[in-house]
Amino acid sequence: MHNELNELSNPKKYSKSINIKGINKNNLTNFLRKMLLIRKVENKVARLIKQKIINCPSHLCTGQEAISVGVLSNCKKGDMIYGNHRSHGHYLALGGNVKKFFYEVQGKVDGCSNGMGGSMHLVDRKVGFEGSVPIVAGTIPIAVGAALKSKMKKDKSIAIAFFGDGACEEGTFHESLNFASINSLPIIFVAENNLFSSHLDIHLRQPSNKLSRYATAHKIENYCLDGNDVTKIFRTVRSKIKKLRSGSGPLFLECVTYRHLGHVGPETDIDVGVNRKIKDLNLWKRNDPIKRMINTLVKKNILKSNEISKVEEEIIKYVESEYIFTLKKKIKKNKSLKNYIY
Ligand SMILES: Cc1ncc(C[n+]2csc(CCOP(=O)(O)OP(=O)(O)O)c2C)c(N)n1
Ligand SMILES: [Mg+2]
Repeated sequence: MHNELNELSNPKKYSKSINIKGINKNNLTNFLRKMLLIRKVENKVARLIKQKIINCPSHLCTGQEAISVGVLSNCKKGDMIYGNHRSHGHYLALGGNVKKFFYEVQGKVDGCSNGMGGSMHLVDRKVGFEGSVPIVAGTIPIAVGAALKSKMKKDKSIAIAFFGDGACEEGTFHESLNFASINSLPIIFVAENNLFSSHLDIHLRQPSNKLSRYATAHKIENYCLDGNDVTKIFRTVRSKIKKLRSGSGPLFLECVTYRHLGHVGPETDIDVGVNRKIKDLNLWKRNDPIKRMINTLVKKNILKSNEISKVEEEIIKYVESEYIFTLKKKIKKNKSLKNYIY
């Protein structure tokens, strides 16, 4: 296999600090808050799975939070965002309803998909999250359709599709890139390259580990980024989005990252039947996007350690109270639905 990612695939080569130049304190604090919200919600989900309170398959994005936050902090009302089986981060970074999330993963009728979908069927159209589905690559052509609508209506909205490295092995991915390119559609394809598809390392599946080569083949402007650097991702999208809204054609971002947990569920190093190398996992954990952000904010005197601890505590309390709320309310039984999990 060709290692075309070079440094980006080697966690030892990552810089610990991130570059915050040109981003104001308010934005930086918001990035941190959003990444912490995703992390704390997922920590709670992990505990609830272990307690058998959550029983749906849950693919946690712990370690990948910078991507959803960096990209989606550029969105406007009217933009249409599509996720996949690992979409807690996308939903929460957009401001998706946290109570409805907790209802959903418990299979309760007040959930965002009426408790029928679980973790892999999140939706909150009020904030532009048009939906996530577990069919790998399934939402990419839907996002392209949404971008076509934007172009025809000339309303300057854009579509964004999030997917993994495994999705790039599906036919619809290539058809979608081709169609978006030839029609100059306002869409951002965000490939979250965590180097694994379930238990298979990318080098066992593809001749190169660099996904953005597909965008080059389809003549789509593309960037291959450190996916654990929220400011880099934010800045890249910010610099392109105005032109994108005005019809410059699609953009493809490859964000290289690593998931801290197994493919599905709360265990650390276990994938579907295969253990990842604990040495690699530990190296990647040193590049935790949240730790890197916190270290930079403290080092550059943007926030003090005690202020960050306060933010963290506040978010933990918020997440807990949102979850507790979903326990208090009497559950409405929907009698028309058989096999309904309460
Ligand atoms: C069309 C299809 N094929 C196979 C699966 C089983 N499956 C679920 S998630 C997954 C791995 C996807 O990997 P990737 O796209 O890299 O996303 P990641 O899990 O790494 O975030 C697979 C093969 C599926 N859900 N849909
Ligand atoms: Mg993957």
